[in-house]
Amino acid sequence: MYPEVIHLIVILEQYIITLQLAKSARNADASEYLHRIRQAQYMLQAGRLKKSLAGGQINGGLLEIHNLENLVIIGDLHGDSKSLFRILSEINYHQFLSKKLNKLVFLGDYIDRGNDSLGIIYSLCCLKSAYPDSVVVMRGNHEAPAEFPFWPHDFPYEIEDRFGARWREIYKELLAMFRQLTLATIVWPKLLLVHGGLPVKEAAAENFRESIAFAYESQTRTSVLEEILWNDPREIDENKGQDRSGRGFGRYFGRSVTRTWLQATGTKAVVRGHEPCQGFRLDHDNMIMTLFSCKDIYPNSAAAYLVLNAAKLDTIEDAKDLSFYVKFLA
Ligand SMILES: [Mn+2]
Repeated sequence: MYPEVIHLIVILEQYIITLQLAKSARNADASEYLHRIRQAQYMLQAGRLKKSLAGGQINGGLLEIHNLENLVIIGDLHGDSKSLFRILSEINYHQFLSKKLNKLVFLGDYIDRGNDSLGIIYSLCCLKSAYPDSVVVMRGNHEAPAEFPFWPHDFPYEIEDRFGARWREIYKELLAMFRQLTLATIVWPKLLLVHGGLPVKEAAAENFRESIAFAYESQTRTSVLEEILWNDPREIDENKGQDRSGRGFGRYFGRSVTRTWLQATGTKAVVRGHEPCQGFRLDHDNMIMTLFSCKDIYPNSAAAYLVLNAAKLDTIEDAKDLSFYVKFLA
């Protein structure tokens, strides 16, 4: 057969596999949905107990990846399942995730705002259960509504609309699952990944392993948990270093904080989500990249995700170098 034909068949096959996932997400009843959540909880728990996944170590909320072949990073999705399914199809997700040293990292904020948060959560649960070594699901501030209540949080209404009286049961299981999600991922020796931003206290950076693991274990409103989920990078006077956030939770952090974290963790660039932008944005002298992956609900934003392999990762010296590997959604 001609190579072009084979290539077309692979694309078609991938498209069909993704369509099937989208269809199961749409058709799941309450029992099926709960089953998927519990499966994902089990896998997250298993990883935590084993303290590892292929090529990496898990310590509470911190995942450290030492060995990797290919890396895809997806930013905020906010209920835009169309963008998620498009990305999954583009990366040939079934093939991609079948290799344990390939990593697909989600930066958090799966729910609220868009109209299919349930479809995204269902798909993430399926992916984490089927490919526990290659899927990394991080926690966003929208996945911590009990710890840090915010508005608008329309996800419970979406669950009630679809599942009626069983919404409470499902929401409760999801809140439990959200508490098991990763808070920070280090891709040695280059990238530091969080949802929102970097905690401003120097001690938190210097003892980053303990501070992130503790933030995960305590499950209370520790400043480290709040700041990882809610902080934003801003241009702030070097002497001041940080400022009050307009969000009500978290802080604004300046470039000195970013520099401290990169030095403490021995990495070159921070990748985070949390703010709409034109697919990506660079801050703090190219030390930080913000990545945004949803399209539907922010008509003025572009959506993008990151794709790179180990050889390309080797060449990364700052977040600007990463911008060559940003893929925009058409
Ligand atoms: Mn966010």
